[in-house]
Amino acid sequence: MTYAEETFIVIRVSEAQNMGATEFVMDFEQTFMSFLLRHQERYNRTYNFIVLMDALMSAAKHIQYYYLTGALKGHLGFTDNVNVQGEDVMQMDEIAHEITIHYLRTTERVIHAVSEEAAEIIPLNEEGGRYFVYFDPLDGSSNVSHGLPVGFLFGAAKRNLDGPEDFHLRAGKDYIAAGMFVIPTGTFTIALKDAGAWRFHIDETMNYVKPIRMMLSEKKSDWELSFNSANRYTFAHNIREWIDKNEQRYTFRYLGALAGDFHRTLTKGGMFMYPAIVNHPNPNKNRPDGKLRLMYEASVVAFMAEEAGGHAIDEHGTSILDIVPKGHHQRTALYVGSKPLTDEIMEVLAKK
Ligand code: FDP
Repeated sequence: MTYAEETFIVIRVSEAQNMGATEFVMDFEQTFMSFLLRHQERYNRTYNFIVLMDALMSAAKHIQYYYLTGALKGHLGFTDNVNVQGEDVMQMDEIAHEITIHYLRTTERVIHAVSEEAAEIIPLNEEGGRYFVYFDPLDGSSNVSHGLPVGFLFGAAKRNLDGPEDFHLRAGKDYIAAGMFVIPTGTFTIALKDAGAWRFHIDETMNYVKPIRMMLSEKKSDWELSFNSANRYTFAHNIREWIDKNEQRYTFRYLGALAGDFHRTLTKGGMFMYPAIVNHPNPNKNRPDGKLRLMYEASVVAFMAEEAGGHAIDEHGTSILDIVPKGHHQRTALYVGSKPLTDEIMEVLAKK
């Protein structure tokens, strides 16, 4: 039994039978916070990480609220700003960023944060903080104006507690946790270092509840492939060949928001990929280093995939979790999902 199952609670309340009352069945599922407390207790950990997660939960709930009401209140559009990636900033990007920074600051436990929406690191508590947090507060911008699923992705690493901190950029293998909220669907998945990947669903009181351990399915008939198919002619020749030869074996799904697409990969098995763009008819549009951001996109899903028995690699076949970033907003190609598939891609890439 795991600590998740041990604290699962079911309460049945029945009204007086002689009054002919209906029996009420009330199922109280274990909340994420109770799950986390048990986790920290089991591994003799401090409560600092709970404070951090409480802040991220509060941020996610507020982002969820603003997103749900966004179409009605008119804040699903664009601002006049352009972000560090050269992309037009949406109103929701700014709202989600500000909410998250507010909550991270109040914890007093975050040294500094890296956000997709800020060119520079954001110092929060450089003296007394304990964690580094890397996040994309609203990933999947093409879905925003439609109110369709987007993601709030985060990874967290701990400062060096045994000696002086050198503030180096952390590789994914040094994260202690990584997770994603799929907004506004009310699902939250988190992977805790060496303790698995877990999925929670939001309940009627806005609590994330009912931990479900995620393991990538070994049943190949379930597997799905997810990538932007319109880009296939821009991929490396070998990758395109692999797709042409193999895609019919799998169901194809693509939402265009990493959190939503990876959510499916984690549930069904298979592979999400965003390969390097190297054969674009307009060479200026090539992206030999890939599109996705290493620290708050690729490493986050890679960390979850590995905790669920999967793997993730870049265009050189290097494990995503081994890449030490040279910059906060570094990009990478990404192949993530069931290990037999990423192994197959690794062989294809080796022949390039
Ligand atoms: P978006 O550009 O819409 O913000 O890195 C961001 C991301 O979305 C991912 O969430 C998504 O997986 C990918 O880019 C979608 O890119 P394409 O539009 O090129 O398919």
